[in-house]
Amino acid sequence: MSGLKELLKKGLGLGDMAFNAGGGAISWFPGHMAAATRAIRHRLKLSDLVIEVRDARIPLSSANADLQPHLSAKRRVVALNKKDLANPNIMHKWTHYFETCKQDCIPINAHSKSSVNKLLELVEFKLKEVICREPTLLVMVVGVPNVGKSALINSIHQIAKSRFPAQEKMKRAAVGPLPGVTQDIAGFKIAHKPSIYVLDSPGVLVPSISDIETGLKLALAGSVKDSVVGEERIAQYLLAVLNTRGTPLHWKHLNNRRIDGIKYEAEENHEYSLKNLKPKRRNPPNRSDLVYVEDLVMGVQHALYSTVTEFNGNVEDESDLESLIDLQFSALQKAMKIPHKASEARLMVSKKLLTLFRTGKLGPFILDDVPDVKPVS
Ligand SMILES: Nc1nc2c(ncn2[C@@H]2O[C@H](COP(=O)(O)OP(=O)(O)O)[C@@H](O)[C@H]2O)c(=O)[nH]1
Ligand SMILES: [Mg+2]
Repeated sequence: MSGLKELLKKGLGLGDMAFNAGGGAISWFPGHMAAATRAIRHRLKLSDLVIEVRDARIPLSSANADLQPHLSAKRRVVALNKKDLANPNIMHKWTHYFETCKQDCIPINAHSKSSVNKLLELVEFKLKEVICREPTLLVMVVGVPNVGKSALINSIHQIAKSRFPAQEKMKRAAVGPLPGVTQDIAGFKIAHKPSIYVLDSPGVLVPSISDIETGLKLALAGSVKDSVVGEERIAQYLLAVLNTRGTPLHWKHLNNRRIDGIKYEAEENHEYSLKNLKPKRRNPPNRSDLVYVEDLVMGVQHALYSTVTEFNGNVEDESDLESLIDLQFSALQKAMKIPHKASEARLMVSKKLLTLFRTGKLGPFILDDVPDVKPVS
């Protein structure tokens, strides 16, 4: 990956990107997030267990470093969310890694009730050791932006409603007042005797950006706004990752995939909705939209496959990698049928490519590397 590393140093990381790799003041996150961090510390003290939601595609990069000492001192379950977008062949290495660190961890899909039920089972199991002592137990959910905290809370709400239907009328169950707590805390009751409540407003952690690549991974996963880093730079990073991993070479056989096999996904609750790929319109995607997207995916995969196979350079070499990426931008522009003259062509290519990646259309990925040494957290 040295070509990638060099490229990161040279082109991708410089310019106006406001990440401070050296650890100084981070100037890109909004002030309310810093205030939230203080509120989280307060709430953590009240909670009996914390569910730390991370993005399964970046199990380490989506953690907040400052809060790790506080979190690991707590009874904690790490939920690696969006497992549907993460490579299952690598996922088990990560669960093994967390096991080695003696950290409970479970890959989940926040949109799937059965998956969230498994998480709640683990939470209840973890709480059993204190259960005989306390009548009321609190669970809090934390995580950096966009890891799926709201989606998870929403699924927990649905499950709580089916377990204790009375909650539905009250909208949410009032937990408090608790000893030493003045304000009432609202949460969803998931168990009785003892009562277990999941607090309803998740805590938003500030992403920790220790280096440029972590910042780019967070941006690619959507935890840092695109406007902070710029879509072109994120797309360039994505292409660098794909090329150095040789991913496009696996796309040769995919090009004769048949349209009949397309599964119609009626539920369109992704932020990076496939609708973004087509000009704006109100209706949900229909079959012709799906054909359009499937064609687009094939075109993109073909463009990347052929540019990589026709390329005589070395992807380990920074300037070779850079010129390959430039070739790919042109090839993608053609594949995406973006008019040659479009002055914003590179930006349009980047946006479409990012949407395809984020909706899983380019396949499942895990961007972080499993550490081989045993870390502290
Ligand atoms: N594919 C997939 N998308 C998810 C999952 N969980 C959440 N999302 C999507 O990720 C985006 C951010 O989710 P949200 O709950 O708002 O994240 P929050 O910022 O942590 O509250 C939304 O578009 C969700 O639909 C998941 O398990 N799989
Ligand atoms: Mg949210």
